[in-house]
Amino acid sequence: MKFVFPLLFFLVEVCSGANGETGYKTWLQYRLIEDQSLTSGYLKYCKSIFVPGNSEIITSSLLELNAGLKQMTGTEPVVVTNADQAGIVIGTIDKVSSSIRHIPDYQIKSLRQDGYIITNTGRQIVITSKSDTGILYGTFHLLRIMQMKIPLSEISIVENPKIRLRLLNHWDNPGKVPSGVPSIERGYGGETIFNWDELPVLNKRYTDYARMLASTGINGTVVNNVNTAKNGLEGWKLLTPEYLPKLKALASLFRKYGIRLYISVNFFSPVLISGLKDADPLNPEVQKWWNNKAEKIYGEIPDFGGFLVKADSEGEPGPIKYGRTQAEGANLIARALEPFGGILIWRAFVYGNKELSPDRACQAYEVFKPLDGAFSENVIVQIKNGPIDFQIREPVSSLFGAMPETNQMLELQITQEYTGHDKHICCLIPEWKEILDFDTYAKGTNSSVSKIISGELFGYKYSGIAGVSNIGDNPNWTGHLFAQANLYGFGRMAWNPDLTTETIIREWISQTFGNNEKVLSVISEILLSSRKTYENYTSPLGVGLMCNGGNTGHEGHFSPSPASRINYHKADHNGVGYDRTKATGSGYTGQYHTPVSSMYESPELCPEELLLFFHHVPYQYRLKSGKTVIQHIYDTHNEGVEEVIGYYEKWKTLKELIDNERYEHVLERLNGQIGYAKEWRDSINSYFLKISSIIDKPLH
Ligand code: GCV
Repeated sequence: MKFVFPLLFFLVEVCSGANGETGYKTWLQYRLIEDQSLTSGYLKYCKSIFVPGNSEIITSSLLELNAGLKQMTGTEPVVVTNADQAGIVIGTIDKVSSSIRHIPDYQIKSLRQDGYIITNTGRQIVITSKSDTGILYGTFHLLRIMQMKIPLSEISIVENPKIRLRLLNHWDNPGKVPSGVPSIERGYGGETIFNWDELPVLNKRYTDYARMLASTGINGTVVNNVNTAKNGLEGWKLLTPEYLPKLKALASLFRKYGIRLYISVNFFSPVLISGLKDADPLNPEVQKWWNNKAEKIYGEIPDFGGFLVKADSEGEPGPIKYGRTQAEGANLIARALEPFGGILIWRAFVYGNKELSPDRACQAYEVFKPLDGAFSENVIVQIKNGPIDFQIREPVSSLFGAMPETNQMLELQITQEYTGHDKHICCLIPEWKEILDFDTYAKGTNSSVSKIISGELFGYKYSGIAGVSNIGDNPNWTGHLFAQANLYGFGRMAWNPDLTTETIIREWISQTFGNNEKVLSVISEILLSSRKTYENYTSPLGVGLMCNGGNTGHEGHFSPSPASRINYHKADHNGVGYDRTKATGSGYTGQYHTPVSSMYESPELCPEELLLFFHHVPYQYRLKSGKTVIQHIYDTHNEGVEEVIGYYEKWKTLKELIDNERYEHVLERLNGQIGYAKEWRDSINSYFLKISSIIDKPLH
């Protein structure tokens, strides 16, 4: 019984009442199932586990399975040493041959790295995979099914991750932060969970963090902000020797959950850390410096993921200073990581250079497209979903599909910088789904973003998806309980972009709040419509950036400030919108493949929700609804407020069905959201009334 001690320790931790219903347990609630017939169906299998194999990840799988089964069924399973005696068998294919005799060969052959099979052989539930990590993912899947109260009698699942790298990007600031600067840039879930003063001493929250990530399939995390030195930040220090034991401790813990550690680094590190005279990519001393650094890190953390770099952007230095290209800059660091299998993720968020087009939307493409093919094999260019900056609605960045010879990765923002912080319910999964499904036509039809970042379309060696984290030390991790749905949805969609939004949302609700049909339908309705609602009362028809300035405190990008954003929405007395056409505007439409470019070029063909992103139109321009643009702006802003009031009323109908603590938390947030929505409505509508001199004339 070698597992007895860790199991006991884990169970005491997971079961302790300390976390109540604050939301700390997220979707990993493992609530006792009250339906006796379901429980007895589960107990046919769940009383005993056979787990051949002995690795840290297998131990994590067993700990999780044991805790989950015990809490859900009320019976603690025993670990048996003979496969024939077990109700559940978990093990890699080579170790469970007798139990997988009945699994068809084609299913086994279809398994890719970290994929898994869960099957009911008639007598046993078997979870098998080629890798230990696959076993862990399969274990979480089984527990998910049980939390959703799905019977196990017919279970037969084959799953493979569609996207290889599925990373969280923390914008957490290590070290001392200057006064007034939060410990997480754009973080609304509290302070950073990474306690660098205490590390290498670990705490329970790191384990729960890793469990939470692994349960959705996330397999890497960048633990510090891409801004590493701006305004006195100290993130660059993670590369100093003092931090290596701390990184090692985190990496060792994350490894148990199949998660690789990555860090953001400063391009000027050789100068900042060792006083080299420059950081020029063509200086052999600089190359040597990065080589040594990589060797030291991999000496301690052999499975270290690699580095993320924000260069030549918003004060973070880069190769431009030395007259070198982004590719020369990236390749310098990539060469150092390459012998160890490390990856260099280089962000495409580069803008503001005077030689580029005055339209910010055009700039990333102008810088990166000409460099296609110039990046090393272990570089991935990480591109934000849209050409501006995580707005509630933007077209997909024109860079996707524009670099067939360069590994690409999609960057999404889970934290709600522009989408209501922790104050508004704004479920971003529908937006991400649209982005992933968007057809770039890079190789004719069927060239979706998800096929690009899965590597399928261009045969990339590395590719993936990153989400800017919304995690903090708030008891519920994300500030607003409903923001957990975005974190969960990011992981699930990264694992399988073909999942529907409805499926993911239902999974989250059912695991988080239980399976009551009314609870499921009310929360689904709120979450599914919340993105459109937020869009309605904030920013019309893709115009974007109607918010206040970007100070990184908790006020930045939160409130309406249309008058300060004329550069983006271009409203004047006659009309509104940014002309980005080739014919008369900035030419951004020309960066897309045909027929996407011609669709955006024409106001008639352009999807209406993006009309003002691509076109400057008169206020009296008629939309397909028959309404003028100005009337549409007024109406949607009014409707948005009504919708939030509707959420508040709907939520109240769940009072008896949700525990008090979480019920009150959401109620209080919704009450606040009504006020903020009104503020947005009044600000935007009065701005447009003033500038257009056209009064609001609703039809009814
Ligand atoms: C991490 C925007 C945000 C910044 C962020 C930057 C980036 O400008 O406002 O807080 O910095 O994007 O993605 O690098």
